[in-house]
Amino acid sequence: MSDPRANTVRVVAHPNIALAKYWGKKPGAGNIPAVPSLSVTLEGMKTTTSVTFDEGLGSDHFLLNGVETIGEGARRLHGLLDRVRLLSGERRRARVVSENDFPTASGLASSASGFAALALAATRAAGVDLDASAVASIARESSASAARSIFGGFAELDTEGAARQVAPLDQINLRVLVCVTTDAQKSIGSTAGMNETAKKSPFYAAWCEAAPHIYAELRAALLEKNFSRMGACAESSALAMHGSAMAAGILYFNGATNAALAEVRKMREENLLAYATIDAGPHVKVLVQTRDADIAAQRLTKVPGVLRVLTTRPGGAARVEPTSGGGV
Ligand code: 2P0
Repeated sequence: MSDPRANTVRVVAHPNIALAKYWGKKPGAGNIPAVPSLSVTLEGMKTTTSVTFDEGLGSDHFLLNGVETIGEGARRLHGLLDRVRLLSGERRRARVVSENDFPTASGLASSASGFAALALAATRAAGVDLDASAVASIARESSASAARSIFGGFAELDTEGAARQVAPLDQINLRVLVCVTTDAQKSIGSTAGMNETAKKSPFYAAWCEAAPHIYAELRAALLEKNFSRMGACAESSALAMHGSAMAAGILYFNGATNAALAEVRKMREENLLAYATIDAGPHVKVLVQTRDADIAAQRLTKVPGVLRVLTTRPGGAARVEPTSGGGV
């Protein structure tokens, strides 16, 4: 029987790309990062998630990109809903329907937009109207990078687990060219990859030592609108993160990743300011200024192994769709 009190809340959230990377967790509970990170939320890719708490359901149901998700894949989703039930007093089970308009779990930050959307939709559907930092904290416990996707523009996540906006989306002239190098799912997830790095990499301590300095310089460059300094810091952060991971045997690069990185170097040699960043997958995200976006995208499209290039720009916060109410 359908539940007359059932109320669906629908949320749109965007992925974010870390410019200063999060890689590694503090020991203990709460999924607290070992290093501070700073990201840009991206328009042009999105997750749309609806949550309905319904008396008629015997368990939570998850339909992700049209596929019923069960078992281990659903464990983190249940965990988030359980935390929302605990804080709201909501007792009903939920139906969750979520769609990405970009490849899932391939290093394109689908967990960031996915858990940001779920945290906002679930809290609102359970009738609790938390502020953005409280919603971010709920998202962080499931996936740390998701805390940053609650905010629009440039956001940071600190080593206490708190996330906040650092600057609005028009802070700096920026386009992010997402070079997609495979449509396959990644072989090793971020959580496993960073835990292996912490356990086995001789360079993990060096990463944890360097990351806060790179983050601080990048943050200063962003606030003073210095594109080349910000880009150089972003590339350093990605290479230091991957260097520490590689030394533990965690390799996310493929041939096209290296070829795209080489093309970015070549552009810089020719005075086209382009900087690369890479997440826990083989795609390369290239930071350029608006005036260079078309020419850089054309060049990257021709790199062997690059399947396509998406041009994205800084985007807005996670938001409840207008049919259901206002934003965060
Ligand atoms: C980041 N990544 O800062 C870094 C850079 C990937 C590379 O945050 O274990 O899915 O769920 O907290 O948030 C991806 O890791 O990891 C990520 P968990 P998450 O964006």
